[in-house]
Amino acid sequence: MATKSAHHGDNYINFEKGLWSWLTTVDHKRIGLMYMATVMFFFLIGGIMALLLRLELFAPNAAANVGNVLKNGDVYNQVLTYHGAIMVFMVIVPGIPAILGNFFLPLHIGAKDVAFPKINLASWYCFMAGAALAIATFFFKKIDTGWTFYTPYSIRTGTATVLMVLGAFVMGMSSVLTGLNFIVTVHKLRAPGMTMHRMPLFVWALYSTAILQLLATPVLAITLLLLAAEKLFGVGIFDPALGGDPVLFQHFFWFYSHPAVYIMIIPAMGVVSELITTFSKKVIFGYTAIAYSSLGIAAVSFFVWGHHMFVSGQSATAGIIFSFLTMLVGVPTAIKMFNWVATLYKGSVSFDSPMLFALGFLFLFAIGGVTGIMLAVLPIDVHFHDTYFVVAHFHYVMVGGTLMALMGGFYYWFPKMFGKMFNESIARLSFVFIFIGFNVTFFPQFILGAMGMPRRYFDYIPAYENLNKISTIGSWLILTGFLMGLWVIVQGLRNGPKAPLNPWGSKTLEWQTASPPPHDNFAVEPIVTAGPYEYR
Ligand code: HEM
Ligand SMILES: [Cu+2]
Repeated sequence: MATKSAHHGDNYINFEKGLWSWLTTVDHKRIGLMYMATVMFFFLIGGIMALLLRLELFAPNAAANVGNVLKNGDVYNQVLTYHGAIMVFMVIVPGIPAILGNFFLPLHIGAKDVAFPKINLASWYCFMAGAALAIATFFFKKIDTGWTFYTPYSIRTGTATVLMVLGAFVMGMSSVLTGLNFIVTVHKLRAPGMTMHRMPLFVWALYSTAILQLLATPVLAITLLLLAAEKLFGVGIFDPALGGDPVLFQHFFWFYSHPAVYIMIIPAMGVVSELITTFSKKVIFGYTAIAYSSLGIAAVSFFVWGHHMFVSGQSATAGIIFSFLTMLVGVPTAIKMFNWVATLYKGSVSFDSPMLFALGFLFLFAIGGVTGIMLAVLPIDVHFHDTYFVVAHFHYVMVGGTLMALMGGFYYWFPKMFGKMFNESIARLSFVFIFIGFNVTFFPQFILGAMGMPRRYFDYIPAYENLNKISTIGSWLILTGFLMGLWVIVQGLRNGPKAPLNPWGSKTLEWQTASPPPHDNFAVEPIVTAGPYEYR
């Protein structure tokens, strides 16, 4: 690294100048920001696609539809596939760990950087390379399999599945490397006095997530390689015509993708723990329970994948066992919920914009979680599977949960990351629009699902029209909210007043150093003598 120049600035942003210094940086903070820029870009693309899908569904009788922007079912299937794949693999999975985790994990534990800074940079390049492969398919034969790449269709369709799954494979590498880095960092680089039980809960959450990333992602990688091998060489693993078993693909896929949903939510839970304790001005209730329930969720999540396959023809015994095991996930989740609410109880709660997102998370994630438990009930899922009920469920957890926490965490740490404050009123307004818009968009989808509207179709019968109209209008409210959020960021970066060291009165270590932090994080290595949330 070019550390010899005498013109180093005093913080990580002006430490070195020029694009090249960013592209070759091994500073975890800069890498976090590079993820931020790319994830925001993919969110924009995935979001535009979502708006198009909703526009198409504005009215039935697609051909005569005022919103018939996608013209026919084929285009709809393609846009749906890219929307899902981009949002899952390029936004929600990397989101919190790669942006906020990279930036704050070392700061949280009083370290100078992650354990393997060069591998950290390499994982950003992996992410970019994988994303480039996946996006490249858009210019060849656009894929239309849905984000789950179910066989045998994904093998037989003439589209660029191989390129796409290679992209997902390479992005998976990035996720594995980040997980590895975080685990070693937590074990090896804690500052003096920073015992495991003094780590902020965000770090515990990242740690649990890292274990999942490390153990589950390789299964996806192998599955995708098998799929590519099947398609290229006709091996006969998944394709029944060649003697393979298409349901085997579903087992493999969900063995990764169920843990993956916890890769998406556990970091969000970590952010929410930080926000709730800070804005209640109270030591978090049940620190140990929250910390270990993250590990508990991670462990249970490996044994529930069959709940995605209740109607795949798996045996009734398997169905009953998976139904029962899935409900167990509710236990550690409820433990967290209980502790967050208990922290709020008699706290001096302030409703700053980050806290609004945290409270939004509690509300929306509760709905997402409870509807998950409903879907886990075998006889209910036979009816709800592949309806809009499922679509509503997972948007409540992924958007209502993960994205809310990402936004809240982002506003919370913005002053630390950039050394500037943002416009609080507009930030709150952005929350209001996102929160209301979200419910207007997705709550009707529960009802639509219960009425039997199947997912993944570009048209529907007139009986579903009104609720679909409401849903589409909701998507415009969400758009408005995110545009406001974008304005808050841009305006804050350009004209925001200088941020104080610790604007929210937080207790964790990152707030003890300068805003923005210096290149090496701390002027002197911190010595830790107490737990992370010592409020009196
Ligand atoms: C208490 C926790 C949860 C339970 C019990 C639960 C349960 C379920 C069940 C049973 C299904 C299958 C429904 C079907 O296809 O018929 C499902 C689907 C899904 N869940 Fe959850 N879930 C929970 C939390 C989450 C979280 C935290 C996320 C993500 C952040 C998530 C994301 C998804 C996704 C993406 C699907 C649909 C996959 C697809 O078919 O495309 N879930 N969930
Ligand atoms: Cu699942």
